[in-house]
Amino acid sequence: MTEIQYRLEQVRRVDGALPGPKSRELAERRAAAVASGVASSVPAYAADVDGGIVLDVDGNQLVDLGSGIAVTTVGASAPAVVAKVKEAVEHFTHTCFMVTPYEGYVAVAEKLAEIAPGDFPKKAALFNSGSEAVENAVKISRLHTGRQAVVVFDHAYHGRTNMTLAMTAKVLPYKQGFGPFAGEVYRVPVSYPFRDPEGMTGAEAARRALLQVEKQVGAENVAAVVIEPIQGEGGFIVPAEGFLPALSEWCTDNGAVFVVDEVQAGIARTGEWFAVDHEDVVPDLITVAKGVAGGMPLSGVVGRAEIMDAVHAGGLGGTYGGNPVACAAALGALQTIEEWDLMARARRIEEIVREELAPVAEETGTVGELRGRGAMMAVEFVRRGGTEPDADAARAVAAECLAQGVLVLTCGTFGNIVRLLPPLVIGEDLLRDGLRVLAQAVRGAAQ
Ligand code: PLZ
Repeated sequence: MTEIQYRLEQVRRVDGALPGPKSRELAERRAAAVASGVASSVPAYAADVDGGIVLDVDGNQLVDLGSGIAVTTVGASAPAVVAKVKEAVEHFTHTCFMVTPYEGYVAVAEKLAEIAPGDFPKKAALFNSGSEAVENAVKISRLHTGRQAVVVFDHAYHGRTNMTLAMTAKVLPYKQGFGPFAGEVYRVPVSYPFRDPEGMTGAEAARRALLQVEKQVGAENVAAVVIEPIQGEGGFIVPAEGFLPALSEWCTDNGAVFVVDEVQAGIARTGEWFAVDHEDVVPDLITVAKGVAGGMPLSGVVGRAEIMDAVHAGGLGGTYGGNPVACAAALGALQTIEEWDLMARARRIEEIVREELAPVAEETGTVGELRGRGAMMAVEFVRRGGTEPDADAARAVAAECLAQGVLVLTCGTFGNIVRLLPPLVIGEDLLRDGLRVLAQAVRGAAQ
């Protein structure tokens, strides 16, 4: 594997209590100036981020097992991203692609079409956020089919705009009080092997969902079935094998667009370009964001050319969509993934996570399941011996990790999951160090 050179020393270090004095000072200014609806999981303020280390303003070095929610896949200051952004920004920061187009946008669209599965003509459109990509996938699907209904799943997360909030499942913190939400969104059960009836296959779970669609929505009304191939905020839920292929087939048979939301799982995170690649599923449309641009805000919809082209000229767009600096960053990030063989690193990260955490799961009995793919792994906490979700355990583990200088995030409909999303450039020693802290925290919480 490529030997990666880091700017920051790749070691964990916490001096005294977190947050330190400078972070506490910033927290005071923040309390007076920043709306309290915007929350942060870590009380320390970032000063510099490189490889697997977040250096805070007080000089603490945290092990980054979050990547800013699955964004900095190539690191938060990858050399190719930095170089391409610098070069781009020296020439122009913006023209608006809808006014004066530029090559970077075209090159990103070409690259997305190249890496997305399917050997048919593909096209892409670029936006700013994951939510915006999902909304546009719905718009495109509606025009292509002339239908309105959008099918989504339990535990889904698709964003915070009005349309995508309707598609997102969890009420708190996302939806509470923000309605009314967009209509024509229908929710059906997903495949959640740990919580489904024992032995339920992917095909059976798909039949359960699709029967509900047929009886409650009507197949002929469905514009799109939208699903995360591994649900992210909902709990890193990996559906049973066969679930995604069955949905895809149903969409083909019923003239609906199969949209896979790869915003969190896509772009090398799971050890393939896309999480659907693990089951050779070929979506009609894929949404991407997060990891695609090395931390710059960029998102896109990529898929079958004839579906993408269903929209009249001028029907898609936005002032900043496919911003030239963000496109330059994307070209740098995608190049880094290939040159540094980061997909192999993602697969190696899964091996290391399983090696370090499987014994502690076994030993404590409070881990219902250790699951995931590549560098998208999670620990689901339950009351010992059963399946009852234990959110307190997840919270306690995350807090203890943080106190020791390891940044982990929680997730899940029941809040009982600790998720691991390290940058793929994290070194093995640092990763193992972080995981051992986590393992110790799991033991502590189990007592
Ligand atoms: N689709 C699958 O994971 C964003 C949300 C964090 P945006 N997930 C992190 C939060 O609390 O806001 C996400 C996702 C999937 C869509 C989105 C939305 O992407 O870039 O946050 O709009």
